[in-house]
Amino acid sequence: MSTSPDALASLAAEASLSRRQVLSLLGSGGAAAVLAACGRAEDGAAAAEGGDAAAAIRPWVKDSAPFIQHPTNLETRLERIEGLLTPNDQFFVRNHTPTPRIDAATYRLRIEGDGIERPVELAYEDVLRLPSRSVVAYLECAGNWRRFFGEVMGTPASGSQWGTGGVGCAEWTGTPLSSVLDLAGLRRTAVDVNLLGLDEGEFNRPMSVGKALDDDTILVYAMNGEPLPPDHGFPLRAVVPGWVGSNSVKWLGRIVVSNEKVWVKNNTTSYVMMGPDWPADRFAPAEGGPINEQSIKSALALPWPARLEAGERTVRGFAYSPGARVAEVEWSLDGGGTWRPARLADPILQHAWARFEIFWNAPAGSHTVTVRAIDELGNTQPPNVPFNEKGYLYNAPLPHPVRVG
Ligand SMILES: Nc1nc2c(c(=O)[nH]1)N[C@H]1C(S)=C(S)[C@@H](COP(=O)(O)O)O[C@H]1N2
Ligand SMILES: [Mo]
Repeated sequence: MSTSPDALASLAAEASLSRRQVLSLLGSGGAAAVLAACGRAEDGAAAAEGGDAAAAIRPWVKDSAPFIQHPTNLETRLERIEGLLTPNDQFFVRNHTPTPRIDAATYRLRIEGDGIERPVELAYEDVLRLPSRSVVAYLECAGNWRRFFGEVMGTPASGSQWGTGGVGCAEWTGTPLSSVLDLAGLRRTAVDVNLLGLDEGEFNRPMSVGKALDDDTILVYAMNGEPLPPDHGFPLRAVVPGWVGSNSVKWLGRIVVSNEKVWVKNNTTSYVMMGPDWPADRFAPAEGGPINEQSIKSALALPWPARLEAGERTVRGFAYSPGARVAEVEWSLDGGGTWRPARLADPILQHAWARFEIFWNAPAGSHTVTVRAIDELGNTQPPNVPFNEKGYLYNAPLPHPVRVG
């Protein structure tokens, strides 16, 4: 196969391959491997077929067998998750670039910027000695459910075509972000706190000082009682309960506190709502409406589409809301004409997802099972979600196709 270096480079860019990925592919299989990876990167289904080139661009470290594979992400199969806590080896991975391997012995966390009294540098051991706090919280990608913009509404949105598995729930242990800000002496004038990763391109996203000071906004070194795995941000990551996953910066290397609002890629062109309902000039310098909180959702723990045997079935699922505990889950067999209650399982915690079960005497045939969640503040899933170009925050109740018999 003969392809000029320039043509190869532009193909790779289109397919969102990083320079490092391209170099590693060239080393392992020459131009043919890069071309193969470009094809795969465009099509998640093809990437799932594996093969040497797919292995070479693999941006994660963990075994991807239990997952639905996307070019740079791993989606959890919810049907395999039974407990309140998603096991670490089944927790979804959302990486913009490959997982970096960081040595805890030389690792440093730096706190800087004009919003603090004095810059601080902490070693891993220093962070472990700070006041510790554990929070059980779900973490969800803003693009979770993106495929349903196309599949349900008929207008596909660009980006990883997540089904329902870009979400998980874990017990996160670390120290409140506020304890680190205290060490640096937060100024009263501080406005924004930007968190920067140690991955290629320093993935980063700012949050307000108010959210940064929330007791449950934590810098995490343990996940479900184990040291944070490399793919989930070892040695240290943020977890910002209720807010879109991109705020929960992994491989955290720097915290920059600023006396002014901070504008970066991830709050101007990415992780903003763009489309007819969000006139860009209203949000300048951002190109769309801001996103902070996730949206209330519920999903069946079944493949999409699903198959069940006829008869008495118990179907499980997960429901979650960013702002309050889940109060009720309802299900419908007639597209939302009539609803009946699902059973909620204990415990129901503020930041965690809630597990539910529906009991269904399923007759043979093709069915659509729809579920919806209601939280303690009365929030529920809307019947329609306005289209946005990057496909964030889809949360209309899903018409889950289920073939029985
Ligand atoms: N440094 C860094 N942090 C990151 C990302 C990243 O690519 N780099 N991805 C973000 C996004 S978009 C999400 S949804 C979550 C996913 O966390 P997980 O991979 O542990 O599930 O991490 C966030 N933190
Ligand atoms: Mo995300």
